[in-house]
Amino acid sequence: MNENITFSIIKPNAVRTGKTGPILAMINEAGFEISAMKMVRMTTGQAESFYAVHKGKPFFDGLVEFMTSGPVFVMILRHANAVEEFRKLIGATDPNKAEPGTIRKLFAVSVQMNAVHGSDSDENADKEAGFFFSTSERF
Ligand code: IDP
Ligand code: MG
Repeated sequence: MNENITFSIIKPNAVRTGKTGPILAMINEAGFEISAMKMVRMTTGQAESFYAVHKGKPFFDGLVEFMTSGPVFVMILRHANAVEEFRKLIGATDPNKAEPGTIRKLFAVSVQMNAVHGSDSDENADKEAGFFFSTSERF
């Protein structure tokens, strides 16, 4: 049922510096439909479990601290081949390696503060969407 959704977060650095509008415009222009969206301040526990796969890595504690440092926008996006198409739109994790014109190339300030999250598989898109949204909150 969810083969065409991905899950995204506009990260604290981008929200804090007023990049939410420009990023949403790029998402819209690329043809993604917003299925659900809300502003939240993640708790430490939420950030730790959202990024549990990275627990133990040297950047984990800094990542959790960053992701809880201010409000974020979490959203479910719909598009054909959503996961792959969205990863193309956001670009590589490291903004220095991201293609020109990608969201991270334009709005990341470092590998950590790379402006947006995008799910890496259909399975994780479902899991991550379920982490923040109930079925009745999706359109
Ligand atoms: P992704 O967001 O492109 O899928 P992941 O490897 O899943 O990248 O890492 C999750 C997040 O952790 C990244 O988006 C970034 O914010 C942060 N991160 C990843 N690698 C590093 C690093 O080497 N230093 C600092 N932060 C990192
Ligand atoms: Mg990832």
